[in-house]
Amino acid sequence: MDQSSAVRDAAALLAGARRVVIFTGAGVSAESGIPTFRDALTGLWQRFDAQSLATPEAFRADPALVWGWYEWRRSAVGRARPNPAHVAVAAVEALRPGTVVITQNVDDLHERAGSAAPVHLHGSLFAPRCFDCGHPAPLPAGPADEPVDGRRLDPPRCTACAGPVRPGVVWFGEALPEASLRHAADAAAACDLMLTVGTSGLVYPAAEIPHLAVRAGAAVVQVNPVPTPLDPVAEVNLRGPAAQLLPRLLD
Ligand code: BV8
Ligand code: ZN
Repeated sequence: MDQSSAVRDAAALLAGARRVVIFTGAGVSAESGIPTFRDALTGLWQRFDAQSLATPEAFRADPALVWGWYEWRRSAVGRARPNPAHVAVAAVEALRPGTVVITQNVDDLHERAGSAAPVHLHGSLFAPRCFDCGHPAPLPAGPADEPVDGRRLDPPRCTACAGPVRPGVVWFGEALPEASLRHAADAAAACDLMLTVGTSGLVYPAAEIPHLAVRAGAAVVQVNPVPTPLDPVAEVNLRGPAAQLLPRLLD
């Protein structure tokens, strides 16, 4: 569906903005072939619900099942490339110094597209640590061992206490990193334009971030192929894939 007038409106908002925040969800990595959170449940894990697998309880109950899932996802990220949406985000940062990128994603595609320091509200696949004592752990050597159609992988052991190593992501029921959440909230409250890209806006407290921007009087531009709870607060809704629509804001 042609979005030309909506794209023109969004491009004009971007051209006139002084303080830009870009808030992304799994949809920004979809065209890099990274399954969104729910789509990542295939093979061994398809019988699980993401919200039950992405928890400390699931890891405690079966560390190898959960570690295997994250290593499979990390191997998918390693094989993926940033797509034009990630590149457009980095281009906005270059054009608008002071732009803050906030992501719910645990992949490193924003960084690989040139984003300087995205705020990872839900942690990262690339910062494993000890489940028991929190001691940082090295990433397993070489590309993640891609369990073929998914299988259990015993997690490495912590060198400090021999506890099991966990992925450095925020699980359901876990608090978000305080400094990241505060940085994101402060940036949202101070911006005059927020681009929200590829998020279903369902997971809290991250989902609060665009609403903070609206309450601070910022304009919101949303990019998503389908309607989300953010539709009513977005000044412009670009209904389509980010890899196609985001670069057009910079034409
Ligand atoms: C906490 C890391 C408290 C792990 C993730 C009842 C009501 C309200 C809240 C709750 C509740 N019950 C429980 C809660 C709290 C819970 C929550 O919000 N649950 C929801 C489901 C109701 N939240 C938590 O537990 C949080 N912690 O509250 O702690 C606390 C406080 C103090 C002390 C102790 C405890 C922690 C939440 C973080 C969970 N971790 N990720 C991992 O990745 O494995 S969340 C994970 O799911 C993702 O990061 C993402 O944020 C979220 C959704 O995933 P997806 O659906 O894949 O992605 P997204 O939502 O972004 O949707 C994809 C979108 O892209 C879609 O809209 C699609 O249309 C669009 N799209 C597709 N293709 C494209 C596209 N867009 C553009 N272009 C395309 N090509
Ligand atoms: Zn330890």
